[in-house]
Amino acid sequence: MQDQLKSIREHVAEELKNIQDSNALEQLRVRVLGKKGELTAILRGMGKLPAEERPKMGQIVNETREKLESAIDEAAAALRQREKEFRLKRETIDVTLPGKTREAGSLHPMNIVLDDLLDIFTGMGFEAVEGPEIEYDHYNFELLNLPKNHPARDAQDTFYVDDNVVLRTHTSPVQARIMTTRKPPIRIVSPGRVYRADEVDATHSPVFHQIEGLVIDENISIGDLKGTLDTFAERLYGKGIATRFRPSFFPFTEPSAEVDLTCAACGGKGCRTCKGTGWIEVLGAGMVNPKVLDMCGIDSKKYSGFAFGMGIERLTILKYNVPDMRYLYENDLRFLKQFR
Ligand code: 2NM
Repeated sequence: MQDQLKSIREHVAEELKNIQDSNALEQLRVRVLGKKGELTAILRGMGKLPAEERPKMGQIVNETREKLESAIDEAAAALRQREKEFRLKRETIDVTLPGKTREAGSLHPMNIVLDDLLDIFTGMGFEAVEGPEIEYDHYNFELLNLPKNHPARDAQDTFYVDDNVVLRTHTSPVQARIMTTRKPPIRIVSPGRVYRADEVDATHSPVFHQIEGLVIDENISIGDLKGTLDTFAERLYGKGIATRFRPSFFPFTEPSAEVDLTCAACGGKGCRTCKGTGWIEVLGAGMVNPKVLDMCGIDSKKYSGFAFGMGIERLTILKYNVPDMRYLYENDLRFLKQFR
C-alpha cells in the first residue's frame, strides 16, 4: 500500500511537470483525488488491513492527499498566472498609435449648385418635379414642336431605345407631361439627368444634368422671364451679375434667346475667361411657342408662358472655375475635398 502511494506521488509529480493548461490539470485532479480516483481506491482497500494498522495507514493516506492537493493547487496557481501573463501580453495596446479617424464627407460641387438652384427657384414659388429618363419620343420631341425628321431627332444626336422610345435629351418632356395633365397657373422646375450622343471632352459628356423652368399663366410676358432670370443670376453668382438676352431659335419657344451672365471673373470689364466680351453664355430661354401650349391642351389664346433651360455642369464649372468638366465625373478625392 505504501508502494502504491509512493507511485501515485511520483507519477503525479512527473505529470505536473508537463501539464500546460488548466483543463488537463483538472482531469489529473479528478483522476487522482476524485470520488472514483486512485487515492480513493486505496482508501477503500484499507478495510482489508488488520485493525491495528489502519490508523497509521489512514494518517499516511491523509498526509499524501494533503500533499497531492497542495501540489496540484500550486500547479493550478502557476498555470493561472502564466495564462494571465500570456493574455496581458496578447492584449497589449500601443497607446502611442494614432487613433482611428472618421473623415467628414462633403457634397459633390454639382449637388451644392443643385441645392442652391432648388432654394432659389422654390423661393420664387416654383415646384420641383421629376420624370422618367427613358422617355417616349412623343414627350421628348413631338409635343415640343420637334416633328419627325427634325435634325435633333437624328440617331447621331439621340440615343434610341426603339422607334418610339429615347433616352431624354432634355428635361422638357417632364414639363410637357405637366402641361398635358395640369391647368395653369403652372410654375415648375425640372432638374435631372439627360443624354446626348456626344463624345467626351472638356465641355461635353453623353450624360449630363439640366434644370429647366416653366411658368404658364394669364398675361405672362418676356418681362417676367427677364426678372426671373435676373433674380436667379444674382442669387447664384452674387450681386452685380446681370443677364443679357441675344435673339436665338428653339422650336419650343418663340421668341427665343441665348442668355449671357456678367462674367464673374472680371465683373464685366472683359478678360480671358469671357474672351474680352464681359459676358458668359449660360442658358437658353424664351416664350413658350403657342403651338406647344395648344398641342399640350393649354389654350394659347388665354394663356402664355416662358421657359428656360441650363446645364448644371456648366453652372458648376463657372461658379468654381473648374477648367475641365471631366473633373466632375472622375471622383478624384483631391478634387472633391476642396468643396467642404
Ligand atoms: C431651353 C431653352 C428654351 C424649354 C421649353 C420648355 C417647354 F417644355 F415648356 F416647352 N421647357 N424648357 C426651354 C426653352 C429649354 O433649354 C436650353
